[in-house]
Amino acid sequence: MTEKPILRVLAGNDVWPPPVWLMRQAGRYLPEYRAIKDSSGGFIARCMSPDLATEITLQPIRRFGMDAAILFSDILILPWALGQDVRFTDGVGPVLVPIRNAAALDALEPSRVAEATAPVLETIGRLRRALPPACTLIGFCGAPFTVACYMVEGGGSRDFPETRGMAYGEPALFDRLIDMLTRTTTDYLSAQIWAGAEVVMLFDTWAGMLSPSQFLRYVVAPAAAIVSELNARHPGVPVIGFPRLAGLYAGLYAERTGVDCVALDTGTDPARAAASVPDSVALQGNLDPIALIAGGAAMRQEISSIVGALRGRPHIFNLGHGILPQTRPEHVAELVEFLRSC
Ligand code: 1CP
Repeated sequence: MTEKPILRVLAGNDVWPPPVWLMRQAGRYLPEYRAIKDSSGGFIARCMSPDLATEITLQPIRRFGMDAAILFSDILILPWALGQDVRFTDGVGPVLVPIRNAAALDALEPSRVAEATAPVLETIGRLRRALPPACTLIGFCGAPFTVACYMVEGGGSRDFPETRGMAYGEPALFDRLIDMLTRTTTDYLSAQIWAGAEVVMLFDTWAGMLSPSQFLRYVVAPAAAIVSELNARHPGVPVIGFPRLAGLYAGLYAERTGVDCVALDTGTDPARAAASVPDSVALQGNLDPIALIAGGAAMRQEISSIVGALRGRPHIFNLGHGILPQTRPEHVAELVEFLRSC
C-alpha cells in the first residue's frame, strides 16, 4: 500500500491526524512568490515556464511541508490554450474576449490544447522528480460550468448574468460550449495524469449559483462524464470535485459523479456533509480562509471542530476556499503545526 497519506485517504482510509494542503497555497501571500512575480513577466508566462512554475509549486512545500503540492497554473489556461484571448491584469483579475455566439465558439481550436499546454506537462514531470516522497502531486482543471462562466462573461462577476442568460436563452449554444469543455477538460486532465499527476481536482467555483435542474445538467452531468472517462483511462487515479456553494448537494454530487472526494466550501457543515456522502468517499476542507487570517485561538477552535466532525472518516484537511493574499505565512505554519499535534 502507498505510504503517501493523501493517497491513503483517497483510497478510502481514515488517517489521523488528517493530511493537509491548502487551496492557492502557492501565491501572493508568500514573499518568495512576490519576489519571482515582480521579475517574471505576466501570470501566463509564469504558468508556462517549467522553471518558474516548478519553483512556485515547491515554495509552500519547502516552507510548510504540506502533504500535497498543487500544480501552479490556473483554470483559465484551458480557454487560453483553446485560442481565446485571456489576460491577467494586476488588481483587476482575468480579462477575456467573451464568447457570446456560434462564430466565436467555432473559432476555438481544441486541437491546439495539447501543444499549447506542453510546458505544463513538462512542469508536472519535473515536480514528480523534485517532490519529497510522502508528498502527493495534484493536477487540476476548472469544471466546465465555471470555466464557461469566465469564457462567456469575459471575466469575474458577481452573478454571471451573460453566462446564465445564455444557458436559458440559447441552450443549444451553451450545451455545445459545455460539451466542448467536457471533452477538452477530460483530455487535458488525462494528459496531466500521463505526465505524472497522482490526483486531479475539478474546481467548480460557481456551481452553487445554478437552479436545481441546471445544477444537474451543467455541474453533475459534465463531472460524471469526466470522472467516468478518467476512470476508464487511468484506473485507480483519484478525482476530487469541488462544487462550491452547493453543500446541500454534496451527497447527490458524490453519488452521481463518482468522485473519490468532495471538497467542502466554508459554509457547509462537515457533520451534515458526512451524513449525506457515502462513507467510501473522502471529504476535504473546510476552514474559513478568514479564520486563517485571524490565526490564534479562534483558528484553532475552528480546526478542532472540523477534525472532530470528520474523525473516523477519510478526511483531507484544507480551506473552504483559496488562501487570501493578506494571509500571514506564520499563520499557515501555525495551522499545520496545530493540526499535526491533534
Ligand atoms: O500572479 C498572481 O498572483 C495572480 C493570482 C492568481 C494565482 C496565484 C491567479 C489569477 N490564479 C492563481 C493560481 C491558481 N488558481 C491555482 C494554483 C495553485 C496555487 O496557487 O496554489 C489554482 C488551483 C487556481 C484556481 C482558480 N483560478 C479558480 C478556482 C478556485 C477558486 O479559487 O475559486 C478560479 C475561479 C480562478 C480564476 C482566477 N485566476 C486568478 C484570479 C484572480 C481568479 C479569480 C477571478 C475572479 O474574481 O473570479
